[in-house]
Amino acid sequence: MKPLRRAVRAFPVLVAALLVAGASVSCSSSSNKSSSTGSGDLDTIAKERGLTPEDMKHALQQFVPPGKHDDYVMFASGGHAGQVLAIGMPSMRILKEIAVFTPEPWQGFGYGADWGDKALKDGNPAIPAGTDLTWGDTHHPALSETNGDYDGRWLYINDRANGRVGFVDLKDFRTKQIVAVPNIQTSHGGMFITPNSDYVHVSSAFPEPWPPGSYADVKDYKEKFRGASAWLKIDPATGRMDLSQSFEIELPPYNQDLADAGKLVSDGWGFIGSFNTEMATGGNMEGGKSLEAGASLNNFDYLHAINWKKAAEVAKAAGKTEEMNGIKVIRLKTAIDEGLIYMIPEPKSPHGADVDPSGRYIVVGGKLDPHVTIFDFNKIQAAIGKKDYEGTDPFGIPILKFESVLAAQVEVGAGPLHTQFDGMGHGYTSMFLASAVAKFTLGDDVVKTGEKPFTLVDTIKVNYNIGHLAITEGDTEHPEPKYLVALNKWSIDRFLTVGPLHPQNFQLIDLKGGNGPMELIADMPIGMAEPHYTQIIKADKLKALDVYPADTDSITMAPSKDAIKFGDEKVVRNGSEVEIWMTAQRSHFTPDIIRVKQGDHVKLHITNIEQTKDATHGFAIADYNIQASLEPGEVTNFDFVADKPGSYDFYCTEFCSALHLEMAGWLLVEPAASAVAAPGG
Ligand code: K7E
Ligand code: CUA
Repeated sequence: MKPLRRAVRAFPVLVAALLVAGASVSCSSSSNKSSSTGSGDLDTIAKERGLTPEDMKHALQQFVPPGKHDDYVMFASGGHAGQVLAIGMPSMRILKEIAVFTPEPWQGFGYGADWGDKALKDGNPAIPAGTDLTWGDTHHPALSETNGDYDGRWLYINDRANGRVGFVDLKDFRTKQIVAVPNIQTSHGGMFITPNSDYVHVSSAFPEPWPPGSYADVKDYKEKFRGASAWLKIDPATGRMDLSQSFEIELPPYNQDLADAGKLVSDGWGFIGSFNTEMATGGNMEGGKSLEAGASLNNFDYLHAINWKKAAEVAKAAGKTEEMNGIKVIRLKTAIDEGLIYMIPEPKSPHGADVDPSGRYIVVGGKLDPHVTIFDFNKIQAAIGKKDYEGTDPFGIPILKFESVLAAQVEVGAGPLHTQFDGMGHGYTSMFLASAVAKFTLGDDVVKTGEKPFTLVDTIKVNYNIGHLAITEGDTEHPEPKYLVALNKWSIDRFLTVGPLHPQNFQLIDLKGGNGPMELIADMPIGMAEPHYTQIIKADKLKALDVYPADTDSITMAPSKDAIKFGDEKVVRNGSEVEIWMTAQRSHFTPDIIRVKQGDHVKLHITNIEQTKDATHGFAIADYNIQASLEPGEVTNFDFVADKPGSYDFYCTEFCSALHLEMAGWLLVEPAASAVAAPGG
């Protein structure tokens, strides 16, 4: 991927040269032929590089000079690479790949250091037992919020493949916790956070047999399979999810899909789209239809409206829940009786379900319908109040009447999926089939530009086949009408060919403050799996550490009991257990020889005693699959059995100083008496 990234970066470098030349970027080709300075130089450069004035303008819109910082940070899921990318905007420079579900050696995540190993191990599901997962499919990031706005503290992301949720502490951009959500085998788009970070929500993608972990044939789908909506309580001090304070609501065996939290007027509610209310199960070689066909028969599926504030009360009440696999579950009948769940018909294979910044409108994209369907929360409330139902679904859940809760439908184009908002009263919908983004107005109570309500106002082509889209501060009560990123599934011809597996393409679109037409200004190849969704936060809201305070244990973010000062390093042997307190600083480890016997249990604590920013060391042991990143101020713990006899080099994996190559040592594992072998024998 390096040549590609370089090609993308070369462009801004050109513009830097333009700015240094002090020229305006009017760049008309007829002007200034006589002068060797000013716009003449720009013309020459543009000509040599084949750039149009439009290209040069776009470069300026995106350019962040060397040494200057970006205005926003985009957190993009890394798809089935299992990671999250932090990307500066508008430059689109990758700042960090954050390891979440997949071991990642640069950060030392999952290669022997305790913090990552613990998160990965604790994240293994209890059912089925014995699962040891080493990958995930990150889909939908959710940034923590205070009063409906991103607060820059924490990030949560779901694992599509294995129904888990990862927690990233934005103090150090490390994954601190992975929760295998009980009773949820797979999760898709049901990820959101409530406006004050009370709960992070995730729902199941495909239902599984209940009780979870049991076997059932899909022939018994309707009777035996169930979905779940999980409300994972967030500890307000640490950001960690606490299953003991969490609850789930049993759902019918539909495919629960994208979801969003209510806000302001709809605060306390959550909305989950669904498809396959047909309850098709595939079986195309058993005389049935494939799922694709079977799940697309109905004209309407159901948007689930869930009163989570009330559900949280019900979950606390005695006798209203069942404990299932370590979490309280509100069974579906109780949820219906208590008025926690309602269904709203949503047309034609719905996908996105997005709540606008005012909380009043819920916008649904129907993959097989050229309209976005916009529901009005006020009407939903009124209909529930009057019990104005068209009936119930096969499980007894009341269904509201489509017409009585509809605000409007706006025809946008082919294949509408997801919608974001600019805070000026516009929605922006991605259209997979049309490869375009449509901009339309919401109700006149929120339109700030004097435009006609519920009207398509602009469309822009993207390249190609957009899935999600994200606007700066997009999922908050106060989106900023600055940039929109189109997350395109296909790139086809946009980049140099790197083999048949093509990168995905992020495209940066200038929103012009919500006024005027959208303008495409840059492409960015994503050379790592498929980023499904992103959230974009103002950079100054992030308050990450640039160095750990001395002796920090990154799991607790408190001083480590295993920290050691320079000069106090020690090795303590207790039977077959050897405990070592080591320091790291430029350019040596102390001690630099570790002597153990084959089979010894080794506990190693390394304190990086530096307090200089960026003075990171690494620690790797040959043939032991151990690699850690030792950040300045950090104490890193290892726990392993020296089961392989021999003399092993360990070394610092970060180029930390002029004598970095000398920052090394030996792990001497003396063979057990019975295991001494001749060389090569
Ligand atoms: Cu629409 Cu997985 Cu969010 Cu992709 S999902 S598009
Ligand atoms: Cu320490 Cu290289």
